[in-house]
Amino acid sequence: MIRRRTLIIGGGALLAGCDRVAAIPEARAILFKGEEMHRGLQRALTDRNALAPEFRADQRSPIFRSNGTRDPGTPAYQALRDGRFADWRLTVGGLVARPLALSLADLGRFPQRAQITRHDCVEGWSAIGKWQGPRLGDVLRAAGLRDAARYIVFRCADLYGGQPYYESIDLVDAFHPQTILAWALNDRFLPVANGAPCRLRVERQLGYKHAKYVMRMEAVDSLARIGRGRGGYWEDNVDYDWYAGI
Ligand SMILES: Nc1nc2c(c(=O)[nH]1)N[C@H]1C(S)=C(S)[C@@H](COP(=O)(O)O)O[C@H]1N2
Ligand SMILES: [Mo]
Repeated sequence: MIRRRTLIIGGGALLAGCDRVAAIPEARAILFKGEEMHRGLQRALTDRNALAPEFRADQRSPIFRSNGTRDPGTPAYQALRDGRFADWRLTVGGLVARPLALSLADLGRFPQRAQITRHDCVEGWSAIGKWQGPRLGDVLRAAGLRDAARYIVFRCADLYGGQPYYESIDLVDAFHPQTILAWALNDRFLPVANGAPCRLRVERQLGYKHAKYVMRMEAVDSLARIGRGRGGYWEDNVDYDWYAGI
């Protein structure tokens, strides 16, 4: 039985209990009608563990274009780049039992995943490339997430329009099997334009979520105190959705 209280739709606010409503086929049929479908509800109803399509090697784009920052260009980044990133460390902190500082070699010691996927930018272009790196989930398991952790925040080396680039994802995406910390594109170390030495691949979401030049990851219980509180550079500075599912 669906009680009326749980089915007030179209008035803007959706209610707690989406999960329960979503489990009822009749409710799904009603809720999926038209554009009043709320994004949060869409998220609740989508199979968040489904895999993004993967492609054959010959389907790769001849050139994987870049977008946003193409070179962080700061003195700190330039120094790391001059040293071929030997001194680069990815720090993992926040709500973890064991804070980590991982070198590129350390990333290479985790089991590696390679995947040929399509990158979709909100601006309307896409490109297919092969990415390789450890699963984010394995790295987080090494750090030991505390119970209160809900989101992973990615701090990047670049400023874009003078503001630090950062992004965040929830733990469903963080532990998705195709979510990796990529250090290789098309069997080579990442070019600077594509995020060297390490960038996030979160294949079920749009391009702006795929943080390049990742320097630090933080496990947090809330996004409220990160940046301006909306969970990412574009979310804070324009009005992009925090969840950018494709
Ligand atoms: N640090 C950082 N990450 C970033 C960006 C950026 O400007 N800085 N741009 C985002 C956007 S909008 C896209 S489409 C992709 C582009 O990745 P690519 O340069 O490898 O094509 O990176 C995303 N990650
Ligand atoms: Mo993008």
